[in-house]
Amino acid sequence: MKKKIYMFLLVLLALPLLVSCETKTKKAANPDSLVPYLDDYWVAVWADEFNGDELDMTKWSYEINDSGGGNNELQYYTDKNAIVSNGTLKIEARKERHISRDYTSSRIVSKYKGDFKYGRVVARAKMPSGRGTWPAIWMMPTMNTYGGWPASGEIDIMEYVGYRPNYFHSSLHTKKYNHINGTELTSEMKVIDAENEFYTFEIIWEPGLIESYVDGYKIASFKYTAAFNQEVDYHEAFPFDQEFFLIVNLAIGGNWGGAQGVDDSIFPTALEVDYIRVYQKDYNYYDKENPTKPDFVNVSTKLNNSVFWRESSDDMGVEYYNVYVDGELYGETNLPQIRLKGLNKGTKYSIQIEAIDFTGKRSELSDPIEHVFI
Ligand SMILES: [Ca+2]
Ligand SMILES: [Ca+2]
Repeated sequence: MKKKIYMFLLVLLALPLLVSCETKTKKAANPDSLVPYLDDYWVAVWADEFNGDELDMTKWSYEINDSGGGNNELQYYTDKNAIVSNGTLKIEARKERHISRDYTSSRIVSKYKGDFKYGRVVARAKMPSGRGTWPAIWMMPTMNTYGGWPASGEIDIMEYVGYRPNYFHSSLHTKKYNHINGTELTSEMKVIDAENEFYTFEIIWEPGLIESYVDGYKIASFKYTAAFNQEVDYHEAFPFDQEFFLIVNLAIGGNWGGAQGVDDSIFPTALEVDYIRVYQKDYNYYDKENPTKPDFVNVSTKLNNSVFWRESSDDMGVEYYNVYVDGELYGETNLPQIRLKGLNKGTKYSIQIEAIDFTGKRSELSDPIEHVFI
């Protein structure tokens, strides 16, 4: 009997809760960020302001090795060269023998502690000085969903080489676009005093688009356009639809940083980082509209059974597309291209596309196109 009364009470208590859920509330920001919101709808989900007196190991791990990024660098990465004090992180490169190398430095990663898919990353930093330094704030894929480097992508938010002072670089590397075949997507900006002043580095990363900023100036807009990449599956051109983690490091020497040698008189020298903040959109609170109907649906002439279309637009962004074959759901894809597999050769199929936003709102189905499976 008692049990029944309690059950009844629980039902009564639950009712107002269910009703109140109808009123949407803004997503709470991660309290670690000193700036909780950007443009209202970007909400801090992760941040390190580098307060305190040691590296926060709930957010970062050290990569300890003498191989670094595999670019013939000269440093030994230790867990001793990252110092947190007076509100900043200092990654200090030193001229000192350590096991197999003549220089030490540090490389920290947020892998498995801060992994993100889409969002806005803002970092503020001051560069080290001198020929041979090669600091970077960048991102790598948590899982190599599309294969080893560069197939699963690399996002260089900021790179800098000491022999060419005051030039900041931002780049993407993918299977189709990378520095090995000379096609990496890259942009640079010259500033006044990178080694004595702090600058902010930022990317805005959305499905099919990564924009890069220095001190609020857009220096690059890397956009996936299916029509221009018809010969490959979308992820070969733009694999940035998976989780990535942050990396902060100061390399010494290497293929790029050491292209003009290393000046041994510059040590110690440090990359100093004031903060790194990661934001994501508050979709549930701000999204109001359905995505537009996908149009310009086409079959590629350069890749068998590849269908692509013009991306839909949406007030807060399209998360993915559903693909229908003869009216049945065939599969989904994050960017506006899909390669059909496993259908019957020589058979004509009707294909339609539907866009879905991050809150599950759907577009109208595209007008059907016909394709004879090859
Ligand atoms: Ca700080
Ligand atoms: Ca929407």
